[in-house]
Amino acid sequence: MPDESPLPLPIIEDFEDVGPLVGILIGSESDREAIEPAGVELDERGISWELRVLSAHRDPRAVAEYASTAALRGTRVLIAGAGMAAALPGVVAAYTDLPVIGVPLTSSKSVMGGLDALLSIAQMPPGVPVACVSVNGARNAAILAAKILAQGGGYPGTPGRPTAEL
Ligand code: RP5
Repeated sequence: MPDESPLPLPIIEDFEDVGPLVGILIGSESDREAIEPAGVELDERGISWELRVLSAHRDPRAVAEYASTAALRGTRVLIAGAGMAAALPGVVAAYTDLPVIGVPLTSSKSVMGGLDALLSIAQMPPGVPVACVSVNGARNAAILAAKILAQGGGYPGTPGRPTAEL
């Protein structure tokens, strides 16, 4: 039996910054205004978050990298908002075991006010779940993220719950 030493963990050492509890992704700069209520809600609850603009269609490698490393940075929930053929939440879910909350967004090019994005996010195939809130339901996505974080230890600032150590 060869002497196999444990694998090093260079990936973790590569991350200089600890991630926030919630990562918010949007598919385009044009989605920024629609997703803003999520950040407002998380701020009011004292939950750390970050926003990245990454398109599943235009920049799939960056989406894969972000999603596949989010848990290593300490992030616990991902919110992904996109419009039109809204692949972003599903692609993110394909690259992580973290819970993913999809937010269908309307855009100037939407079909039926965002029905295209709603179906794209809600109709995930079996085995790759994405939670789907209402069209433009960014605030609800944040509230759902807070409820998820409140399970199994809570998050910093939650009354009656221990402070989570990252
Ligand atoms: C989606 O296409 C984005 O999420 C956005 O809602 C929509 C339109 O994007 P832009 O053409 O405005 O960048 O990928």
